[in-house]
Amino acid sequence: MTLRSGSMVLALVLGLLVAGCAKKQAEVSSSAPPATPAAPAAPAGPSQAAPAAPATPAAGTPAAPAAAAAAPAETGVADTTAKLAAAEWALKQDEIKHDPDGQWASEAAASSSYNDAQGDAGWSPKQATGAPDVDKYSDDQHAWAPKTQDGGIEWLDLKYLKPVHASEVRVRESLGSGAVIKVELFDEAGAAHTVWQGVDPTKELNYLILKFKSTEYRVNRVKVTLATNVIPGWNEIDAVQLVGKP
Ligand SMILES: [Ca+2]
Repeated sequence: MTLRSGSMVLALVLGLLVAGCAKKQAEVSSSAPPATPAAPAAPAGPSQAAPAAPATPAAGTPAAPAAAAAAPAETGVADTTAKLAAAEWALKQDEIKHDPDGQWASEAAASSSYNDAQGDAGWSPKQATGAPDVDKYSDDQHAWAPKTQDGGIEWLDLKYLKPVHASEVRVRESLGSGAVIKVELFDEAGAAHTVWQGVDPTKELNYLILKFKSTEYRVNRVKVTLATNVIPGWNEIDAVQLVGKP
């Protein structure tokens, strides 16, 4: 082998190596998005949870960022996946918080409250009014909690300033998620309409999102019923958004 052919072989080998690296990088960046599905909580399509009910339950937003870390062993991919999930989570939170058709409750009453909390006290029904203010899946006094952990049926009754033809309800669960069993809308005459009844798929800090055909009546009151014994431990609700047009 001559010196020249030797260096040509070397150049060829180097070329192949470089091409190999480039390929590998492309796989990392392009394979990252497909890995994300592990993170966003199933945008549960038509859920089988409540066949008879008109509403479609969904654990609405991408799962909290922490869930993304369960990704592949390669640190780079895991980092990227976690970042994508975190960004997606942040975008979804922002979108919901600023939804022009959404409104947060202005008043609330409940079947009971932790420590019999009233008024502005921690865990009182009022803690479920206004925009979300619990940022971590945890026991937090900025959410409503019933008096006992696993007592069974409890409810949260919320009022909204602007009556709307409702098309969606978003229940932000911040602890013991998954215990909601029913959501009712009240028309302006005060009659209740069950818009969803079933198994709540919500996990961690997330929204139970119920979408349905826009109501013919206008709604300014929503009642959320829980079976707290379904999910052992405390169940807390941070906020409830009513979505619809006047
Ligand atoms: Ca709250």
